[in-house]
Amino acid sequence: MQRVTLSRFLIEQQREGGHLPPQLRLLIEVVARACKAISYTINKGELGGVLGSLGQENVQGEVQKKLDVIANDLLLEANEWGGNLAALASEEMEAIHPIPNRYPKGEYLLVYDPIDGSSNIDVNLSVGTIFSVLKAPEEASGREVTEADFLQAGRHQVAAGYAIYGPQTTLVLTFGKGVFGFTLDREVGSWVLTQSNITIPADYREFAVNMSNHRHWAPEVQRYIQDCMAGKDGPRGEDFNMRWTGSMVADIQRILTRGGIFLYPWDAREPGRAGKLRLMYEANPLGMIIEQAGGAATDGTVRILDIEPVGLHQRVAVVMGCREEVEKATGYFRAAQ
Ligand code: AHM
Ligand code: MG
Repeated sequence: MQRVTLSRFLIEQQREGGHLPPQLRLLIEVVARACKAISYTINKGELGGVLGSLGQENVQGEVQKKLDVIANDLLLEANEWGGNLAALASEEMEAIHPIPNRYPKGEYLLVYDPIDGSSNIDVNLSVGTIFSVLKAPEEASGREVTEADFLQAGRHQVAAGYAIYGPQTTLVLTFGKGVFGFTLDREVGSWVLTQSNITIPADYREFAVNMSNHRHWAPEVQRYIQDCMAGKDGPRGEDFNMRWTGSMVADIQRILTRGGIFLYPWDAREPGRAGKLRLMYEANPLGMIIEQAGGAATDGTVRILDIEPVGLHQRVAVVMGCREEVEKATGYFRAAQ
């Protein structure tokens, strides 16, 4: 069978679908190329001197790993000069990064988490890069882009994707017309289409949640998980399995592949009932992918993609995955309201 590279796939989508403008295609190519560079850097590990912490905190108050900063810079440098973007925003940067005046500006905004699941880097487990593409508001074309221009609900994303640096390096993409997976052929150095129109299987009973936070959860979240754990003799009448990788991209990849549900609920330690995960960098792009694969993504009650952001680094509770299971879980939360 003929191999379809990412470049060919994108050009064919542009020709056939009419939903992939040339500037967006080029932008995706650049992001994918940067993910390749990140993958090679991660692979070097100790040999490349890229492991460990920097001894400084990011805007989220989290200790930055060397790779958080390296990956952030790789994405920044790759995208700055291409002419496709008006500005970028990253989980690792406090403020937005407008395209400098020395480069041409494009019509898109790129939002990314350079390394998701950073705590996995030093222990050689899967990490990933997540990205989301929005259109800059038309009225911003004659002026400098501001943070407010980024604060668009997730349903306005024109593309979303992630790369996973695991046993294989894979790239998952959506432009709002299905979900496609690519595998990096390291010898050739190109992404090759390996999955088309990914859909979440409905019949696998598996939940992903950090159980060590159990005592901090709302009673309805505790009840939902307890019922899953009660197995065949419990109210759900089925045995559930559990997985938690500490890397949301890897958990979402597993859900796309074999089904299940992912939860990072708000917990009593968080002021204002926010969760741990970030709306713009994690929940929105992964929510779009999950929905495009036939699943559902909510904060427990509200659809993630309908949340109007109030800040770039805003946190949100997340319940996403197989549609039927998300509906079961949100039923517990609704009943408690
Ligand atoms: P990060 O982007 O700073 O790595 O944080 C996000 C990660 C998610 O990938 C993962 O689901 C979660 O944090 C893990 O949290 P915990 O440490 O509670 O297991
Ligand atoms: Mg991160």
